[in-house]
Amino acid sequence: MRPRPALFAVLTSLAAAALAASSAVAAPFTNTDADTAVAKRVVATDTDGDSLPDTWETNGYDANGDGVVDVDLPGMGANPKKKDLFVEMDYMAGRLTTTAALDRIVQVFASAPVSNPDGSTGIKIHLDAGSARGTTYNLGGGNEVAYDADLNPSATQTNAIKAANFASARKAVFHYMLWGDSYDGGCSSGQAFNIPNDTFIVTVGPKCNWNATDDINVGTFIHELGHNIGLKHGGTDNLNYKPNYLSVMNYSFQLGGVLKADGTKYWGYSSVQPTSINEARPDETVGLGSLGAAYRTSWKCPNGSTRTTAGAANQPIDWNCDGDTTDTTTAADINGDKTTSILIAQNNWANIVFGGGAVGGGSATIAKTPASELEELTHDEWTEMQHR
Ligand SMILES: [Ca+2]
Ligand SMILES: [Ca+2]
Ligand SMILES: [Ca+2]
Ligand SMILES: [Ca+2]
Ligand SMILES: [Zn+2]
Repeated sequence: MRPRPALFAVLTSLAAAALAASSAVAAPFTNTDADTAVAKRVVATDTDGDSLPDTWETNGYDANGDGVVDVDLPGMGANPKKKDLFVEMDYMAGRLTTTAALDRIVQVFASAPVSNPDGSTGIKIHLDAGSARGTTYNLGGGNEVAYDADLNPSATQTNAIKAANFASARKAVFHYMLWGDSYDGGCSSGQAFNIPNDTFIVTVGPKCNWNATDDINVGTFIHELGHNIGLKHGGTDNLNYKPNYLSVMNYSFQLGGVLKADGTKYWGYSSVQPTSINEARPDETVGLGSLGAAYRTSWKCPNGSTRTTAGAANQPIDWNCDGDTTDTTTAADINGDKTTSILIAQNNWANIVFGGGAVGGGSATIAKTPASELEELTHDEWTEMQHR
């Protein structure tokens, strides 16, 4: 069928969405103009794998097919041979983080161990705060929104704010996020609604007395964006507090940073996958193994307290907190979830998923983890972690 012109944009968009949901391969199209346009879009070349087709990154994105570019990706610095990630940031009064914190977020992605077709490494993240944080962070989209101390219900109210403050033409290019206060009557630090996704909120505001520092804002922003790009609290699964999962996606490190052996802290995703730990018989003598050499780590004792290694995590670790580091056959609940599991780590950077939600050219089928898996770190838990 050849769609009428008035319906063309809608049908093109629906067809592309349907294809994205059903197949990674172009369907056999008949030869009408409309179908050809859809086919081109679905199989569009994406040299750098960031889900933004080369043609968008080179010529700009024409969302409604009227021949006029709606999102000027090259003008915003996109490169078809380097991975780009766009995030529009709206904010309630007093909640937008500092320029220094935004610089840190950019740096975490820029230094990612991810290779690009142009020979560089890293991901270029484009943060749009509108005019609030200078020209570096102004892509013309971010703005202040009405203050609401409790987004409740969070998904509905976030979507309403997004609908009123985010250009629909940007949906295929930008992730949308909101610097808010709190949500759903609780004190959770943020929410990404789905894994992966195109929308998230950071809610470390005054209602729950977060007194958010740059560290807390950076850690939570990168954590929630991590869900948008496919990352989970346990890496391969949703088990939290794994000592071998050296990522801000792990609650042990979201707000305080991943601990490095040299005394510095790292506010990004994991770049190593240390050996798995079998809680039925964890080997204290090897610690996290050789891949833990550059890190320190934290784990849970049987009494519920948290311990942190004094030095490098490739040294022996007293997993069961009995005073020695020689046990090899004694069960220990190292991540404090009251079950005995095999704790599997993940190299996050090697498992990033571009194109969550509406973002991207629609050529990949991406399975989602529902919001029910996303119980986020609360202010009470953070306070408790700091005092143990
Ligand atoms: Ca691309
Ligand atoms: Ca790119
Ligand atoms: Ca021991
Ligand atoms: Ca456990
Ligand atoms: Zn989370």
